[in-house]
Amino acid sequence: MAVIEFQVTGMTCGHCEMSIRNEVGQIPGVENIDVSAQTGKLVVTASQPVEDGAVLAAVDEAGYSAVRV
Ligand SMILES: [Cu+2]
Repeated sequence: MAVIEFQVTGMTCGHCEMSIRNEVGQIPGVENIDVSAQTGKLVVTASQPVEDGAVLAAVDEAGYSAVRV
């Protein structure tokens, strides 16, 4: 089980959280996503190792930017 944390900038509301969930949720192995527009915190739990770059690309695809914490 891999848990990786990111700080996302640009989210303002629940729709933003949902966009991130939709994109990050498509990454193979991702089992849980905790994301908060309020704190910008994104915690991804996966059943297999996930590349930081895959998550960063998914966040970018959703229209936001992130850095690994
Ligand atoms: Cu929003």
